[in-house]
Amino acid sequence: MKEGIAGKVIYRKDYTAYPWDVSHLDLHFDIGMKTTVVRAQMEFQLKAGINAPHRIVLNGSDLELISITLNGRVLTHSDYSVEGETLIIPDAPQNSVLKTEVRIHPANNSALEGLYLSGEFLLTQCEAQGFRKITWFPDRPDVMTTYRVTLEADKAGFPVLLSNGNLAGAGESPDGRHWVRWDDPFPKPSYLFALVAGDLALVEDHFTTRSGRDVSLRIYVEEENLDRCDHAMQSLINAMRWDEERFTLEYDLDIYHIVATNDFNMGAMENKSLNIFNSKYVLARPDTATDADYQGIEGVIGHEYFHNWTGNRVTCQDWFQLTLKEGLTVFRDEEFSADMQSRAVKRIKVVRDLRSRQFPEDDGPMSHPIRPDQYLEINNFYTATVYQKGAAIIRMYHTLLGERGFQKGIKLYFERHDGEAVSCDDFLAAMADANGVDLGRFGRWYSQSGTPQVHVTDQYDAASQKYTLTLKQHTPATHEQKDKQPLVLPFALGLLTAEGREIPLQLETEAEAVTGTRLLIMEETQQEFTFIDVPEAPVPSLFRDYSAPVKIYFDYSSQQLATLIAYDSDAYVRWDAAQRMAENAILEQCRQHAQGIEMVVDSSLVKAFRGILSDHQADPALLAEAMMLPAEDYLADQMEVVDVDGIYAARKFIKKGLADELTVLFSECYARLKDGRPYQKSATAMAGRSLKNVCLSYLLETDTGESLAGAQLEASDNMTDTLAAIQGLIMSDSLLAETALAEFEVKWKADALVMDKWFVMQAVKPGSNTVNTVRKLMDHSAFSIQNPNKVRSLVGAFSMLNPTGFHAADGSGYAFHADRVIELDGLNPQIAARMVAAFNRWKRYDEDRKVLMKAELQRIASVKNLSGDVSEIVNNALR
Ligand code: 0A1
Ligand code: ZN
Repeated sequence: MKEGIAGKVIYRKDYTAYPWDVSHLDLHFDIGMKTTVVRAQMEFQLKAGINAPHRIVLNGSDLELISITLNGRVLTHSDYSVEGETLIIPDAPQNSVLKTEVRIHPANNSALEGLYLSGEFLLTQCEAQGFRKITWFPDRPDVMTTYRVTLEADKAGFPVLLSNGNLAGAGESPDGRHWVRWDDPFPKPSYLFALVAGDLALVEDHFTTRSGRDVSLRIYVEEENLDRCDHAMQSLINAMRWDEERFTLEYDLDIYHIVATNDFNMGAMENKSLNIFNSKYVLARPDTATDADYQGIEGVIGHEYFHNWTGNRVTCQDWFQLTLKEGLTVFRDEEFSADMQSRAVKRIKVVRDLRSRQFPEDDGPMSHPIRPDQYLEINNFYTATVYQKGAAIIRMYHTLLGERGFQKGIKLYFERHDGEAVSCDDFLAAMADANGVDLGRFGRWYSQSGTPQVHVTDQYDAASQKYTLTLKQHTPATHEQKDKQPLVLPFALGLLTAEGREIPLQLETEAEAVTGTRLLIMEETQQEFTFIDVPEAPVPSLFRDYSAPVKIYFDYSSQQLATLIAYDSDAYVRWDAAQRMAENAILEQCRQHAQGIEMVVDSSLVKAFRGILSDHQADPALLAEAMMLPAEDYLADQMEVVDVDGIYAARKFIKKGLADELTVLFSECYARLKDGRPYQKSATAMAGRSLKNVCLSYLLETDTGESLAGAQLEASDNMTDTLAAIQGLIMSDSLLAETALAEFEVKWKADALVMDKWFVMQAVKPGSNTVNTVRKLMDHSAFSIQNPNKVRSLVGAFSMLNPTGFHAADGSGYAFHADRVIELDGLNPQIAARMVAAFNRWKRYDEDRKVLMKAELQRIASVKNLSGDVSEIVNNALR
């Protein structure tokens, strides 16, 4: 039976504790690709206050049961019952030792959950509920136990046998078989179990923790990738040191293993001492990986490492609490990246990501609070809301309590809960108690979905020199939750003079003025803040550092935005002001375009960009961020009814207009940054490449760009410059694009990760023709519908990053995409569900497109045996 078919809705309010303690689990694997036999022995003790005998409930899926015994007695069919994914033994004694033996078939497992095959080796993925595909067990995160794992296999085929914890023994027999035993002393939930078996090469290093523990760090990869592990290893060492310095958290075992696979549904997985990674987040060499890839690796390596405390040592009581570990761990990885790279640029990237991925989720058919109240398929709730909005909410604790207060809260959280499975309420209580504050109202952020809108108005009275800001907050109803309450919003602000000087801030009720950013708290539906001794009508710099995850509305004049762009001390506000100005200009031209009026480029935008290009003080990476125009999808979100072609045309027009007006400055900046020096990995070098390549993308809108891109491609010694050049040539319809793509293909055809980039570049080419290219590329030998990275690179990139292709007026993009979803559903429901979400915003388009998308959704919904994963998304979208 396929995943989730018999699924029913699970409610948070129905949580009940598991009645048994499981004190130990002993697992034995007889490893084979086609068939693996798993023997399990688990020790159950009834919890205090519960009367024996009592029933034992276990979870299992797709398991061939060979035998089952209870306290040494073989159980027959009349001793237990199996229904769907549960096995129930009705009357088990107080102390019960259960032994099972099952057969599973890893090579047939295309869902990549449980034990499966990747290339030539076997590995597991158990979060959220994959362990039940390996053996019968209470597969829920609040059942924590110690594991002893023995892996037995043919030595030639599976020389490396890994599981969690410390090495506890190994041996071999004359018939070519060998075994390895692993003991994990830390009780853990089943979702953190992992094993890896196969022929893998390794890179090794060491880290000495601050209490003197020597930890062996090993990264396992396929032999040919040994020269691409340096950056991941360095990132791991940096993460270990950072967590000691910033959070006083130290690693707790003698071994830390990372295994890279090309076949993975997500980014990576934090299994105790045996992280498994999508190879995309491990492997990098300057000629194969972009600067963004390097940053991604640092972030994900950090993320999985940080889970060792926030997730593994203290885990989730149930899956509704997922943000407990994910929001907190994302916050930690964001801070790690900010400390390693440029804090300001990292913050901007985080905000951009939240707005482009999470806001639409909050505004669509799958909206949910960061702690959802119900789900059908938990895998559908590994969302931008749980992760990124969850991190934004952790960041607000940090803003409200300060670094010291936050760390006090973290310390108490671990003192209280180390080794436990807990809830978001426990985290909030630790933060509140450690700081002696009441966070009751703040807790609403956990239960309320939707993005709050904050409308800000101001009033300046020259006579009294008083300035009043009025803030009104309102969260629009979401599909699953109509009534909304006011939330606690940390509101960081500054006021500038027209010349950009910071005005000292003094509220009416205060005795003294403070210069610089002020933190105020908004918690009512409407609040006023009046400042005194304000010498002139100021330019408000609102929600500095993006102090709350809200949509901010203020009617800025172009002049005010220009002041913020040129002078504000806060990088986020500078960037946001530039984005607003560009957004206003593009949406204005989009309206003109719709009425058949000739488009023009706003002169204040040109002036602002001239200022940005002339700024030789600021971090080049920041300037690059400021000049990247808002994405088409983000612009679409700002319209009542999305005008797909209008947005494309207006955005392109503005880009070309800016390029034409500022060709000289873009050229100078490009020339200055194209220094001809060999590749360097430093943050400074990355920042330079980022600005240089933004300049190139503008210059490609003019006559000068093509030859620059050609020359850059020719001279490039790194993937960042190579991709920027080729992507630029494709986007500007250059005749050189085809040759560049062909040469790239010849050079990299055997390299899975690099070929992913080759697919993406072609899938995102604007226009209704691209669907045909994508269709053809599906037959390319480097493509496989079974491989999630390939699906994301071709099918995902087309449907989510190519609005004019996916939304082609004839519906060809929709039909292609729906076919892929249906095809994928039979293979890998998790990935199919990710893909089908491209249709989620169908109601926001024009009538013709709505009809077409709805029909495709209905076609998918009518597929026989559709997985629970896909049907949950589709049914919500259609409702
Ligand atoms: N916990 C991992 C993410 C993850 C979740 C589910 C997976 O398979 C269904 C795999 C990985 C993280 O946050 O990195
Ligand atoms: Zn995580």
